[in-house]
Formats: sequence, C-alpha cells, structure tokens
Amino acid sequence: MPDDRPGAAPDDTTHHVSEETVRHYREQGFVRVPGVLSRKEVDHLLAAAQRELDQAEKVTWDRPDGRVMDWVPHVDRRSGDLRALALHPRVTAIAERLAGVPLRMFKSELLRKAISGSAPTPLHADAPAIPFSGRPVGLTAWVALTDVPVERGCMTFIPGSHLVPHERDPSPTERSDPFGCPRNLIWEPRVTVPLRAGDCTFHHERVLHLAGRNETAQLRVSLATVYMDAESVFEPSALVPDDLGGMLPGQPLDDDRLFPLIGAAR
Ligand SMILES: O=C(O)CCC(=O)C(=O)O
Repeated sequence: MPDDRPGAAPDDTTHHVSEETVRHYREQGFVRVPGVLSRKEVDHLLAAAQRELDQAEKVTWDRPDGRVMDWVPHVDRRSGDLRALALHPRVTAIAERLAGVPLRMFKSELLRKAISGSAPTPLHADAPAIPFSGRPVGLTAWVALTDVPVERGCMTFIPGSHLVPHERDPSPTERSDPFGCPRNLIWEPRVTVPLRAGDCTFHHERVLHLAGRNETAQLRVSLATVYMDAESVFEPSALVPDDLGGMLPGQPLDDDRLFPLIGAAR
C-alpha cells in the first residue's frame, strides 16, 4: 500500500497525495493516508470528541453478539471542533483528489467502539445509506482519534469490490441482508488496516468493509465523514427511504450549511 507521509509542518494545510495513492484508491476502493493530523491536533480533537461522547445523544447499533458501536450523528452540527475536522483542508483535499470531482459533505459521525465486549462491525458497503444519484464517487474519510491496532477493531476491506456487482443469494432473506458477503466475493482476499491516531483511511461507497471487535481496555474513537458528488440530487435509498430534512426526490443538495462544498472550506 502506498505510504504518503506528510512532508509538512503540523499547521500546514496541504498534504501531498501521490499518483500511486490515487491509483491505489481507484483500483482497490480504499487507501490509508498516515499522519494527516499532527499530535497536537489529535489531542485537541480527541478531547472535543470525548466531550461530545459524554454529552450528546447517541445512536446505538446492537447485534445478537453485542454492541457494534455507538455514535453521535451529524456531530458537525453540534461541535465546531469536529465540524472543522470534517472540513479539514488536508482531509478534504485528499478526498477530492481521490474522487476526482468536487464534493459536498453529506454527514459526519463520531464513532465509538466500546472496550471489551463490543461486537464486530459486519461486512457491508455504504452506498445503500447514501441517498443520492450522481456520479458514483461517494467516499468516507475515517479519521482515527485513538490508535486503532487490529485488536481495537480496525477496518478490513475487500480490495476492488467497489468495481464489481455484488451478487446476493437468490433467497429473499439473504438478498435483503446488507451485511452478508456477496457470493461472488466470499473467497476474495481481505486487507486489514491498523491506524495510528491521526491517520486516515478513505473508502469508496461501494467497497465492502468490516471492522473487528475492540478487545482492548481503551475506547476506539474515530470520525467518519461521508462526502458525495457536489452535483448529486436526493434519491431515496433502501436505508434512507424518504426523510432527508424534508427534501424531495430529484432536489439538488445545494444547502451550503447542511451539505457544504468541501472545496469552499479551503
Ligand atoms: O467504524 C466502523 O467500525 C465501521 C465504519 C464504517 O463502516 C464506515 O465508516 O463506513
């Protein structure tokens, strides 16, 4: 995997992204970019994240084998610090370079995987939860605010799975389960990507991914921000059927406060 390290001072707003990183992302559907945030930024943002996790109402995701995680939805609408991270010039410049088109932010979620006893995040792709039509370039920046070794539940990807159809089992139950592995991809290799605090992964909306349990004594905290084609229009999806702040199908996402153009923030 390419390994672009920041050649810049911590307060520099640029981050070099090599051709190799872009090619890797386009072919594999994900890429790790180390050292996007400085130590000082991580300390500041983790403190802000901890305040939000203590105070905000959270969504919980429970499965039969335990709690996958809980999160503060749309944390960018509550916390100036975390909005600044979702629109961070280094993060957004990398996202637009990988996508190759201007992007808007769709949503930013502050994720927490609890210590011992958490369940794995099941295999899925994000596209069904991204209710837009537009060029299929939606992607997530997943910024680690704590170290995330394998044992703390880092992400695993099926490389290239964003480029092929996901063939579901013909039985209706299987077909409607967004967390099963498509039968044509079950035997494909998987790549597991541990992160240091301040590193990011960027993953395409159609790439299949999962995360392990947190088996350590420290929380896993991260910010996952989804960006989509700036020219998208609202198109209700399987998981977001009809409610996006009262938007009508076909309506452009041109609300600069809720869905800011990320290039405008740089
Ligand atoms: O953080 C996780 O465990 C999974 C995150 C994820 O699936 C995503 O950001 O798309």
